[in-house]
Amino acid sequence: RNTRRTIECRKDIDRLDAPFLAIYESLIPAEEEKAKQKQLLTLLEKLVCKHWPKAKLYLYGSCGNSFGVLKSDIDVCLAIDDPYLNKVVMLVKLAEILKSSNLQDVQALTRARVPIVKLMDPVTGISCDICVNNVLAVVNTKLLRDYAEIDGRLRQLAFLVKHWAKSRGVNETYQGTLSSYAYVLMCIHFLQLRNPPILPCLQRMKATYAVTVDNIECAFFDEVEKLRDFGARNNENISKLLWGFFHYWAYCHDYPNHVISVRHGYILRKQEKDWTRRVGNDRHLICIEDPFETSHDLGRVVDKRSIKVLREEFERAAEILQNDPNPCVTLFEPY
Ligand code: 3AT
Ligand code: MG
Repeated sequence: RNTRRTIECRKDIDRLDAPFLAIYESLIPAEEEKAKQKQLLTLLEKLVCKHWPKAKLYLYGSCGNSFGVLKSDIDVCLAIDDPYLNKVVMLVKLAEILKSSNLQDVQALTRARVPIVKLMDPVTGISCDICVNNVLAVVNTKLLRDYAEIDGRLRQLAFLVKHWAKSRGVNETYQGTLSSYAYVLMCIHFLQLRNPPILPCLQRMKATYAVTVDNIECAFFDEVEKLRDFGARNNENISKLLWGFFHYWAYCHDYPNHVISVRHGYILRKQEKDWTRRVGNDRHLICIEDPFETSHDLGRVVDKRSIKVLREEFERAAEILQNDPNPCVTLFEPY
């Protein structure tokens, strides 16, 4: 199946640039939406601080990493410095507090991999997930946001890839396909590997930002304003990059042997990570290394059935970008 096909890009690829950019623009959230998110965060801060005066709330995920499309839900992390704290007890208490306010559908999901409280704010119409002390997510959110500031093409590519994944039903971790976070890492890695590169590898540069979270040292170069012309020698535009992205995942990625690693900025072999065999539920059928929790494969959710679905979708997308007369429509057709 792994055909490793390298084909030349269609001749009229540049013609697709304007329509793909128009789709990208249409996905950017309005300032108004951001104001609503802030409003909800302020309300939550007020409620939470009444009970835990030392608690801090952080936005993470797409509303904090600049990859949030229109109508994204918000992800909030409640950080509190207390070694005796029991997350589950705290979430149950939090749900209780929130239930006594105007918020709706408040629910504590204490058995999830990342336990959360879910809620909906009827005033702004925004849904929200709150987790406790998931500081690594706040740090990986910053890493993604910093990458986005280096070259505008990352945000364009990631928005279109996320939009494609949502339209095609392959952005559902509980059904064995990939999270948005995984797709953004795939986009970053792809741009690190362009020739000339469009993105650097921030974790291999001199660290200007460093924190230790859950015994994991997170360090990287974060003075990204100094890197604004990093990708200037590469003039590939969004349609060519989108074509290249799907071409890579359809025909070039070596699924049995390779691991993509944003932390290194190059491809690793599965042997180096000892990800060659199934351990428990980790099958490693598509390997995407988390930049900080390096033993964590974001492809772990993918199983024998869903890898087939994913690869067929990558092939469909590559085929459409190569041959379809109207790829800007066909690519995003609902499945
Ligand atoms: P949507 O716009 O909501 O689809 P998102 O960027 O909010 O995209 P997710 O909902 O997939 O992305 O995840 C929210 C954040 O949670 C992103 C990342 O900071 C963190 N996160 C998600 N999955 C993982 C993971 N497996 N390991 C570590 N952090 C993760
Ligand atoms: Mg989210």
